[in-house]
Amino acid sequence: MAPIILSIMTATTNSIETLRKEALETLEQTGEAGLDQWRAEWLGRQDGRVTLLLRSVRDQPPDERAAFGAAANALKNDLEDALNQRREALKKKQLETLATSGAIDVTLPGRPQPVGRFHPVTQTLRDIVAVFGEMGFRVAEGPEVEWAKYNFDGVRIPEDHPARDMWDTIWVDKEIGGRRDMLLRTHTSPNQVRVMERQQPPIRVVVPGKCYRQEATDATHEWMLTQVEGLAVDEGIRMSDLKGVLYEFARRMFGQDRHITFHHSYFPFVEPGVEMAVDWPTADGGTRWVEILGAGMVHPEVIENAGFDSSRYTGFAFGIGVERVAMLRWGIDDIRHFYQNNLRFLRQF
Ligand code: YSA
Repeated sequence: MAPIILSIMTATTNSIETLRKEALETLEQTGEAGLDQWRAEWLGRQDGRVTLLLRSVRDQPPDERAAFGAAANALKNDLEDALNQRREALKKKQLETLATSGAIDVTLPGRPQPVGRFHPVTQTLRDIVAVFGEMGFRVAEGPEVEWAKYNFDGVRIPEDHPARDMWDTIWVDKEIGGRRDMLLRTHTSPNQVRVMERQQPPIRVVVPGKCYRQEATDATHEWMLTQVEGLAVDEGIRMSDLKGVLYEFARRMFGQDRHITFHHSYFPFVEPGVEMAVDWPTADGGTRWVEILGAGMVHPEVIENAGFDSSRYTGFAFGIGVERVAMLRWGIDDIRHFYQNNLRFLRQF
């Protein structure tokens, strides 16, 4: 038996060795551009020559199959290795040529990789949310495309109420029978209603997000702005709680030395309503006030509409303008810088 096996193996090895020789010789003469074609010819899944060889294992006489299969598999592996080595060698050679021909000066220092960072408004938004997080407020979210029912009616701004003019609206749907229902939210306050629909008191929540208004832009107004809504509803909440929370927010955001002021303001969904402003140094060495938020005690009707007993529960709410806070933090005198995609401006933060 022994001489017969030897003679089969020799025959198999001879034919496979001939193939190997041919494959390696052509590979040696193939440049980078031809490597894929060489691969297809020899190792291609459908009709590569080695693939066909492997497929022919089943046609070999039974006692030759094992040896033939092993040798064909070894050939396949060897050719794959040889191909990888050839690719590497060609790449290396190409780099060496570039380096020695002067196209690449390998003595130059490396180019710094640009490091990404958050937009200053996003940084400020995150910092605001973190401050309220430390004070026990959790974060909720609401939709930017909103129903008028939440944006206006739910916060006591019915149709034809003059307060709707305060938030000149970008409507999304067409007017039907003199009515429109879907809009880009003009403020984050609709989330007061959405939160109270889902949650029972005690409530302490902040809702960050983009808002949109049809408004002419100037140094302190953009048509797209970011707000953080705050809402606290519980037994015994008073105006002094609102002031305490907002003072603490201002202290953490702007430091001890910054002055803040509250003055009365009107929002249909609060009673009483206030605005808070922070001092801003002017060019002549003085200061002026920049308003950063609206706030107030949640109107009893809003509490009742949510299904809570307003003789038991009271609450406060606020809506902070994030771009204004960012302006005050870094002394940016024009809100329009934020959204002009000027990298020289944005890289400073
Ligand atoms: C009031 C009372 C509450 O109980 C709760 C929330 C509010 C705020 C109310 N929803 C509101 O939007 N009031 S506001 O129109 O005065 O805007 C609030 C803050 O957003 C402003 O103080 C300002 O900082 C910012 N803001 C408003 N319009 C802006 C703007 N920032 C940039 N561009 C605009 N066009």
